[in-house]
Amino acid sequence: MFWDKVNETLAPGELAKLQLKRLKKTLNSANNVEFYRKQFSDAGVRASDIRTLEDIRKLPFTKKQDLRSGYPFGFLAVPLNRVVRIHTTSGTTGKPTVVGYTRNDLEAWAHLIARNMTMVGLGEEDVFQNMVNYGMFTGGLGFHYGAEKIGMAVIPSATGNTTRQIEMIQDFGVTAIHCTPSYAMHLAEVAEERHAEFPSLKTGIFGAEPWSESMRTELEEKLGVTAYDSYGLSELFGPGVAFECVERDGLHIWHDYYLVEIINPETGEVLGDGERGELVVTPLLKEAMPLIRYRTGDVTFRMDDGCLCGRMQKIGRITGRSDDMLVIRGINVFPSQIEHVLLSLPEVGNQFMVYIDRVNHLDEMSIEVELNREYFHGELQDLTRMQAKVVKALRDVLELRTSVKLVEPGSLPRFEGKAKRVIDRRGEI
Ligand code: DLL
Repeated sequence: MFWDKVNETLAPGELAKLQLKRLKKTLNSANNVEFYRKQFSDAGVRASDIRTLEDIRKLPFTKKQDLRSGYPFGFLAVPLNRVVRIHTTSGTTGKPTVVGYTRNDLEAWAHLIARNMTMVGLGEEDVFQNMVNYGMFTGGLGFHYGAEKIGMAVIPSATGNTTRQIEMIQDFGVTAIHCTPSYAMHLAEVAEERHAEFPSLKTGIFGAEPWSESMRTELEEKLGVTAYDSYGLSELFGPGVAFECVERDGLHIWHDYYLVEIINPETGEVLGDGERGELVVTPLLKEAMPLIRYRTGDVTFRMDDGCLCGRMQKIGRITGRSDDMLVIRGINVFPSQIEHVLLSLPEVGNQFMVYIDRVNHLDEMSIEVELNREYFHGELQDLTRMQAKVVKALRDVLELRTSVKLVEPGSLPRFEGKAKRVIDRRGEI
């Protein structure tokens, strides 16, 4: 089943022509952004020097830190009065990365989601429960409008209250769900405890964080769904960038929307099909916020074999990050954000450790931080109050619940070389 068969199955020659046309337009609009004007001139390249798709390699990469330096609207290529939506995603310090959308951007994004959902056999007969955050996170509204576009009955249930989520799936005869794979595991477990069954469910769309084949098998068994991997990031609209088809062997990335490169993250060298490296994307249809050679930080490879479904070239499942970003329950966290928060609190010192575990299939982050000597007098009420203060400060910035343990000054490990403050104990995911 296709939503947009012509474009989803473009022949390589036609696709390259379309990509080049869109790339030139994107470069022109990037010229409206001071950061890019400077980058192009530093690189000694004018937009008119880009005559082939490979010429893009003459231009430098854009990094997440660059977007941060433009906070809040430095990367907009259109006046604010053409922006109709703003989302944000976690940055590397307290400030998030801001993403703006024009009306056409929202339309283009919904179109991509519609392609993906149609690709896995969903349509107007389906009842869709969208169990992700509907706020600044792009997963909620992103899927919502795409699903409405293809005429599904959408239940914007958002997150939380697992009992109610289970009831709705049963009472409304939900056929398709969307959430993070870790929440899906939690849902499955709660359902199992209550002997709840989901006879109407057939499709599970899971993404926003890495997950594995073994988790797929478990989710399919427990929820009675066929599970599909969905990949995206806010800077490239949000979800919908790449998605599995019914073959479930790699994710189709939409090359008419995104010019894809895989690079060696150390050297920046462009790698060939089958070689694993960092995904770099130049979106070809973004109006409000064009990006040139955006380093996603996500590690994957281009698959060189075609797909039985006839759609365009796939990438492999995302297997990790080339930077230190952590994905906790679908929320992006940089260790530097944690440090930033802790340093802003006089009660605690600058020595901390972060532990990430998977408890009942949900990611849990716990932080041990040393108290400052002058606050260390062992009064239980004081400790509890300070602990609550640290938890709140972390929650305000990370938008994530953490557990915090205040420890004696001097008790945490000191590092001689690179500090290893994050211990990820989630193991095989
Ligand atoms: O997570 C968008 C999204 C929403 C994707 C719902 C899929 C479903 P951000 O919050 O900006 O956007 O986080 C993007 O999450 O760079 C990856 O590191 C990670 N990520 C997203 N999808 C996957 C996936 C949304 N399927 C960051 N597998 C990305 C592995 C994923 N990692």
